[in-house]
Amino acid sequence: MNTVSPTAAARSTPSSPVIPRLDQPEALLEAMLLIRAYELRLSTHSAQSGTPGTCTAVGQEAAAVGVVSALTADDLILTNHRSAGHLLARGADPGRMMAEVLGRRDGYCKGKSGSLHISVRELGVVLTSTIVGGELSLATGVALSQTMLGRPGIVACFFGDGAAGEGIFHESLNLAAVWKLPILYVCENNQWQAFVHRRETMVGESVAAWAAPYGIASATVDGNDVEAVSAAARAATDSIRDTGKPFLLELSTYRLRGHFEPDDQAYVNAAELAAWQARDPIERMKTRLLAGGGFTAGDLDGIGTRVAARIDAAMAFAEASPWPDATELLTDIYA
Ligand SMILES: Cc1ncc(C[n+]2csc(CCOP(=O)(O)OP(=O)(O)O)c2C)c(N)n1
Repeated sequence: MNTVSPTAAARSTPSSPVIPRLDQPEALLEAMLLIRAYELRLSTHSAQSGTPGTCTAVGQEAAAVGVVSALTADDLILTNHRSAGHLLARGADPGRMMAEVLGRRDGYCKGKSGSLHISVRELGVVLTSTIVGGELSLATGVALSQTMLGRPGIVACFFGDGAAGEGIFHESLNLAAVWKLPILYVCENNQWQAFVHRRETMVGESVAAWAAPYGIASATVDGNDVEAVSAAARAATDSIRDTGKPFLLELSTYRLRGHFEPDDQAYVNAAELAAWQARDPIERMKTRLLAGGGFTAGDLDGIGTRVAARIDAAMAFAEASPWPDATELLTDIYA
């Protein structure tokens, strides 16, 4: 007789986080599929439960996976409100992430952070900033501390094109250049700044160009091509490790869903959205693998099935996780 209750089985799902090796095309695709499935499942949950949901980065998976694939275990990550992809690519457990978003005790921050403040110390994910641009200023301090303590890891700082329009972007780049800080600035230029198109707020087309006045090297890459992002991120991290100086990588991509959940995207130009849907990073990678990577449709189905099972287990784990006890309300709040 099976003596394990479904609830207990669901709660035993997560294992210790392991930083995955994202050095094979199959691993890159699987990581992107995991992120996509995770975000869509949470969006559905949000719609069905009537609770406001998180900010997804559907369509931006190649940016997250490509950059994280270039990081080593010593490296640190600071991220923003659209962080799920960065965490999952780094090896965060989807069940514990979902538990966090649902406010449950088994979440990475015991249900106190939700998606907007989540951190995972054991994976080097220092923080998520919901203050747009906050991650830029805090990366300066984290990288300075790495340098002063003689630690080898570089600091990857993810931010949006909207954050790049803030003064703190320029203040941070200036100090990072003066102090020669090992920061990989990753601008995920997804064309949107909440409900405002970047065309309405940006002079020119390039955030990367704003690095030059500070003497910071930069590159712009197709952010919907995971292998191109991975190669560019490896070149950028090599440059930081060789020179000790910061680097700005701009990833041109698109936010296919709304700013947050739910969002009817009534403000989005339909033709522009369709053009970017046709450049979906996951479909592009699948096509590439089928065309020349030695993969069959059956292989890809197998990856999809594996991912779907992980997400089912993750949601079951999160929903089975208990609510935090009221006595914990004021613990772990201040360092
Ligand atoms: C300092 C600050 N201003 C405004 C907001 C509200 N807000 C949240 S996300 C967002 C858009 C940010 O755009 P971008 O940096 O391009 O990131 P994206 O949402 O496109 O990923 C805004 C204005 C905030 N959280 N913090």
